[in-house]
Amino acid sequence: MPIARPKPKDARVIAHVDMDCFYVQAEQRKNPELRGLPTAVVQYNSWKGGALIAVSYEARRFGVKRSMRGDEAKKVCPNIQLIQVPVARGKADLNLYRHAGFEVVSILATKGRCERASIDEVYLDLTDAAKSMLLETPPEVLEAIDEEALKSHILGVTDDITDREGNVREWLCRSDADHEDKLLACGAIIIAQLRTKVLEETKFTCSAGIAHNKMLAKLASAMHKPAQQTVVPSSSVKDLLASLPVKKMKQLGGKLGSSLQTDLEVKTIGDLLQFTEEQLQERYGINTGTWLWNIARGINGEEVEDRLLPKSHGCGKTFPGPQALKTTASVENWLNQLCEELSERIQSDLDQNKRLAHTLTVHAKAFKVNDLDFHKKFPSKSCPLRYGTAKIQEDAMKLFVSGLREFLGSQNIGWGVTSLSVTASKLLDIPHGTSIVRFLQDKNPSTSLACSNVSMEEIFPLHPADQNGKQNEVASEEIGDDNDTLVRDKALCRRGTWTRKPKDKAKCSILNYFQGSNSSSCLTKEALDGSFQDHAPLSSSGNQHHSRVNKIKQQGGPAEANNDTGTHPNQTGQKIDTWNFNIEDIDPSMIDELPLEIQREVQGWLQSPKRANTSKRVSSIESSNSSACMTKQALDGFFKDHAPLSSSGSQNYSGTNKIEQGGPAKANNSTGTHRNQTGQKFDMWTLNIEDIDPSIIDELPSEIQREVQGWLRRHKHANTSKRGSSIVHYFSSAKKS
Ligand code: TTP
Repeated sequence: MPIARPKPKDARVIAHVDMDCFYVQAEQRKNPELRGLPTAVVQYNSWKGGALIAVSYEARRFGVKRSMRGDEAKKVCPNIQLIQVPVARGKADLNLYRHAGFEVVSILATKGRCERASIDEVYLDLTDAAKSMLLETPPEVLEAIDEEALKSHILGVTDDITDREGNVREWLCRSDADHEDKLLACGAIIIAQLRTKVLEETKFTCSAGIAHNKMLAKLASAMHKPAQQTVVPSSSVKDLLASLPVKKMKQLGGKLGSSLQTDLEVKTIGDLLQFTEEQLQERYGINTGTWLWNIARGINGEEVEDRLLPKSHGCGKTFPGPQALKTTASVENWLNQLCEELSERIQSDLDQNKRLAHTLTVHAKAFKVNDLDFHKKFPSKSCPLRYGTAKIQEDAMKLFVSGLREFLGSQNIGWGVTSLSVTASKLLDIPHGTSIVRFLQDKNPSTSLACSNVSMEEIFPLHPADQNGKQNEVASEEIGDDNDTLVRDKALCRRGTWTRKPKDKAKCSILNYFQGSNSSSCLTKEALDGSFQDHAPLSSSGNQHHSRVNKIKQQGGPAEANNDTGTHPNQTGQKIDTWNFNIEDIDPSMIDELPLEIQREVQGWLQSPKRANTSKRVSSIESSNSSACMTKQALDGFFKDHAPLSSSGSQNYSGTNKIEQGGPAKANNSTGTHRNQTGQKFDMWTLNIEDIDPSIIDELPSEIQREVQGWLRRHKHANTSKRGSSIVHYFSSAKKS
């Protein structure tokens, strides 16, 4: 869903840089003999010579197109060099291209805020650089203008090709130009210099669009390729959009674009000018209506995000036609391989960028044998991500099985999977100094799998290539823009939006009850989602069933879709959301799966003869809603399987060997309330180092491993020195005597 953002007050200078036939260039750099030859990179799938995924400009001159397969390309261009994409684990390995893309990004990022939009595309906000240039060395005072800048295409100016360079020079150096055009001129010069630098340092050519916003810059970068740049002065926007076919605009390639064409008979973006904002809003809603009204006028307030790293990692594979996977064993085999790659990538992200992935999602496309209901989609499933290849593999398989169960419903029929992918998302920086805490909090292995019910189409709407049956192996980086768009790695070439359906929110509200008002609270929504989804069925409407008598009221919890919610001021006057759920919805058989702390709480409710008396329950749960990073439950869960607790079943906390962190553990003897430097109250919990089973350390991300090993070393050292110290001798000999 496009988001309408107002036009910024001050003029901005935005560039969109797009590499030319990128995979081909990367292969040509690896093998310089290919330079200048008609070349194409083909998929790892030799059927009919493999699908072409990148075509050099030399080959394009012969009529070779990306929609062709190798055999077909050879017919139109017999000398074409077909290079197969690198392969690892039986599928495309895009690391070569990924790293090449990063080389380019690091050069571009030296001049302004830089957003990596896909494996070979970057947005740059050059406003500050252009303003400085205009102040210090405006183009009109420059003795010589960069040659590359003089080759620019300036829409509305360089249409006269007799003296293009002269026209460009004049436009770039006009002293009577308005401020906006002057800034664009500076932007064009800066981008020309950057493109030259990219070529010198990486041997790659790229093309660019320079405009006042992202939308126009993106349109412009594709207008003149390869190795050229196009500038869009404000005065040319109207003409540009007047002839721009609706479907060429980002976000209008799908249903919305089709509706504009068929329902409003709009063919070009300029045709939208005939509608008022209200008319468009009436038809498409407030936000989309305003967005359409804006784009008709070339208005786009989207910011360039400061982001050089991908928003997620994904790997997948398609199994077309007879290759469809028809048994859980074959799915497991492939999932294991995909997860192995995913695990390596998130591990290296952690090592290099200090980021942890928090969500694992499995997507699949499937069909049912002899079933007419072929519209039913295989549901995507997510759960909190646990580090370690084996854990990811185990969880991914569980997610798949849960998706398959839902996909098949009560039908006991054959099925086939035609595409499978795993994604690690919600990549967040490790907060300094709390890495183990944060890691464990979200990696609690006691949490069951959750279903986010994000549908395949919401995540990866079909790309025309897929609709044409083009097979793509997926190795993606979600690099999305600020409306959370999933920008494909080009091999994936699909876009989508992460949105939750209202029904999911309703489904999740019981979880939010536990989650409380804090997003980093004890139990994640996903964790509880997982715990409850199979056990505490929702009412038949799919919403929580609320009873006035047996409901428990709880603060916080984003349950917007829940009827039974409301916003109330708390004691300090802040607004808080309250919502309720029915105790009867809790299936006692699932209580064992909850963390101990919560189990006790829930059992207390169920045993209570006076359920209507909820005030006490409210207070105790409220007390566990602290903003702590780490919870006792998380640790219980994490160490439970590996480091058995003391025989009493409670934590064995020792005064000397403890690790202290902020976190709520009201039920814990060894906790206390402390004040931090800013005077805020926070809870302390302690963990016995002895409870850490060294055998599990290998399963932690290396960052965390180092931290834990550090504790263990210090602990060992401390014990050793204690043993050797005189005071120890004194007491031990005193004891002996
Ligand atoms: P694009 O930028 O779409 O195309 P390109 O760089 O090959 O060529 P152009 O000069 O026209 O921009 O894609 C970037 C890379 O992504 C491309 O080199 C190969 C890969 N890719 C796929 O693997 N599958 C696809 O379906 C598409 C479109 C791209």
